[in-house]
Amino acid sequence: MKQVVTGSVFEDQSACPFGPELQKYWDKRHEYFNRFDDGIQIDKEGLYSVTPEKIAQDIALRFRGAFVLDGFAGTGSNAIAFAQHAKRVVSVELDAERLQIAKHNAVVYGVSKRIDFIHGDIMNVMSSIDADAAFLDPPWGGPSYAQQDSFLLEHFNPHGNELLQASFNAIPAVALKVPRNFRTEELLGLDRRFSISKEEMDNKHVFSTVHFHPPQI
Ligand code: MGP
Repeated sequence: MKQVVTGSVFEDQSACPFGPELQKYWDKRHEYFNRFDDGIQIDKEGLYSVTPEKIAQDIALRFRGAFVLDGFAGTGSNAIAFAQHAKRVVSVELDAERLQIAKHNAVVYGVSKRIDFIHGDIMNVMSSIDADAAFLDPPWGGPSYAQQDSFLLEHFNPHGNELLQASFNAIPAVALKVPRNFRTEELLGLDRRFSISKEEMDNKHVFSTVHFHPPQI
């Protein structure tokens, strides 16, 4: 069983419940979820992987009115933002416990009826969803990602190449969340036009989103 923490305004929650090594992430919990103290649930991997709410909103605005497939629900931050701006959201999560967390957090934000959650592997689910766009936030292997000189497609789980090829075959527009040290040169061999959006908070580069554009017909 995962350790799951629930945000509360009634207790002193200043010390990171997942240990001091994750304190820097815990200190940003209200930037991750503005409504953290209204009962948001989070687990350890969710804490260091979550997309901060303001950035999730910026990303979601780019998909306004679209049918979005959220490939890695995590604790639900992106799905919640898509639910506020997209036409339809399907959000997929492999880990059953984390899927429950995402569903719970969507209830806290009052958007649970606007998200179809699926327990499954995006690699299998993708081809059966007729979405306009996919947002992919696969695991990077945790906070140690930053110690590598450059982060490569092979460091994502699943392998970034396989994930992208499967997505390109199924969904017109694909967005991939990548770390600051991601080696973008690798993308030049993929035969897809793309643009890169540097996602910032308080003028600090947090991560980037690579937007692969639909193929030109
Ligand atoms: P960070 O670079 O690990 O830390 O995470 P931060 O807060 O920038 O601290 P600093 O000391 O480097 O300044 C930045 C953001 O990247 C997080 O808020 C997450 O959105 C994302 N992120 C970080 N990690 C470790 C992961 C990961 O393992 N998987 C995924 N999918 N996203 C991650």
